[in-house]
Amino acid sequence: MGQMGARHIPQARILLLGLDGAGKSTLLYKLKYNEDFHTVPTIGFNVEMIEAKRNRDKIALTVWDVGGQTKMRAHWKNFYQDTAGIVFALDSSDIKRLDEAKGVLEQTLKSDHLRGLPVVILANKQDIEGAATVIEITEQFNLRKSCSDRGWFIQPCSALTGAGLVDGFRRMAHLVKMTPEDNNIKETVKYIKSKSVMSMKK
Ligand SMILES: Nc1nc2c(ncn2[C@@H]2O[C@H](COP(=O)(O)OP(=O)(O)OP(=O)(O)O)[C@@H](O)[C@H]2O)c(=O)[nH]1
Ligand SMILES: [Mg+2]
Repeated sequence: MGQMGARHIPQARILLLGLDGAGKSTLLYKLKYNEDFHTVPTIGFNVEMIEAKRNRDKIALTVWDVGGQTKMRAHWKNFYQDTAGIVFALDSSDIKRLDEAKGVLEQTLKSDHLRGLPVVILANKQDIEGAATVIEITEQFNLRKSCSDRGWFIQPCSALTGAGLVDGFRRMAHLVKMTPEDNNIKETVKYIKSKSVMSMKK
């Protein structure tokens, strides 16, 4: 991961969703700037571009962090178009709200626009004692069943320490389907040209 240079690399649009207070904005800034930001509840959205490894290649993930408060959730659907994957953040330490988070995740994944798209669940706030584990969340959320129609992964992490964040987004980079349009047009043209030169040489 790192800051984007001017290089042209394939890009994918990722939606970062989850209940208010799950730690979405904190983890995004930690990932992007490796800094601890004092966040306020997001009214609207933040967007950051991060790099992630996909096998040997790099891809750019444009991460849209949309506010998770109830009144903000009504606007999530406005961000669905062209999304390649969903990262759903949980406050694993807030045991009382896990069922609410489960309901919101299920409801979100029902959308036609998000059908079949990969989901990475970030079991955030693992630094807090008593936080639900990945095994517990997998069971409680019945993830094997509710995500059976898509690629999915659950990643423990802490936006406070940064542990697990790079791994979570690397997983997403592996799960997203890249279409030719995601690649920079110049790169595509260069590739086609080199192919046709090669075939002319034959
Ligand atoms: N201990 C701990 N606290 C965290 C962690 N991640 C976030 N927090 C805290 O949780 C609170 C909410 O974090 P935000 O990043 O603002 O949450 P959000 O998901 O963006 O919330 P909305 O913008 O309302 O949707 C802040 O006080 C963060 O400092 C974590 O991994 N560990
Ligand atoms: Mg936020």
